[in-house]
Amino acid sequence: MISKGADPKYYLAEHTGKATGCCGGMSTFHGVDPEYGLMGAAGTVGSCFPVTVGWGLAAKKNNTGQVAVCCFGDGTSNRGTFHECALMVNNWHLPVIFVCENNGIGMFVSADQAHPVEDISSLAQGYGMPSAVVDGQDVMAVAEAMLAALDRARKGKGPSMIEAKCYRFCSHALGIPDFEGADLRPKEKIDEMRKRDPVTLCREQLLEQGVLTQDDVERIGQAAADEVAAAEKFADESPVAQPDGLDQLLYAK
Ligand SMILES: Cc1ncc(C[n+]2csc(CCOP(=O)(O)OP(=O)(O)O)c2C)c(N)n1
Ligand SMILES: [Mg+2]
Repeated sequence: MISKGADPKYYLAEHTGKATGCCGGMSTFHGVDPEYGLMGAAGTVGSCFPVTVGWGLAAKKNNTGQVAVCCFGDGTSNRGTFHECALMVNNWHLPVIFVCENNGIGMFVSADQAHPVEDISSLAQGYGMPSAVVDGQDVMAVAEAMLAALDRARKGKGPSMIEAKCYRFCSHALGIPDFEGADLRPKEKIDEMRKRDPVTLCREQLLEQGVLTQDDVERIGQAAADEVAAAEKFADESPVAQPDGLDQLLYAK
């Protein structure tokens, strides 16, 4: 949501169940904000695919030049909806990008337990869809792959799939143990992977290339910290969402 330009304060208010959130505090973290092109997130993993077919079809029929991007995890790619929708977006040459964030695990099930192949994006071949595997910790690599896929979709050449290999740094949710199958995930591995945090890597790249100075890094870091503090204050001070707020939300527009 933030990368599409939505203000973090509306996201945080949503996440904390406040009436000022982007969905009136009713969605937990499955925020939607059409103003920023955020057309849907849902609690049922895999329900993102059919919606993406719809938005892709709408963009094509209305000739809007828009591209529907569907982000999902390695675990989510196991849903039948992935396959049905991969078939449809390809048959209809829709402007769609499937982005699989393969962080190696879905809740407690590691990707290698759930998938017979290493690259989930290889599934795309069966539907005639080009695909790319990128280092998901590398912001520039992801941007490059996305720009190529966007260009392809906008030129009417149809959908593509990107698999971004990344890593989950925390447990699936706060308060639940970080198991992989029957075992706790090794802390050493997580600490090792944290060294490749995308923000750290990107900062190092930009410093190395002379795009940013150390002063810039500190200024941007401070601005981000201030923005988060303001978002927290806004969320804390906002009223808790009430059931009748849902009526207002649904029927106000
Ligand atoms: C249909 C369905 N089954 C199970 C769940 C519970 N659930 C929520 S997230 C999740 C794991 C998703 O894993 P993945 O797609 O790899 O995403 P990640 O959390 O790793 O980003 C599961 C099983 C759900 N929300 N919907
Ligand atoms: Mg995952």
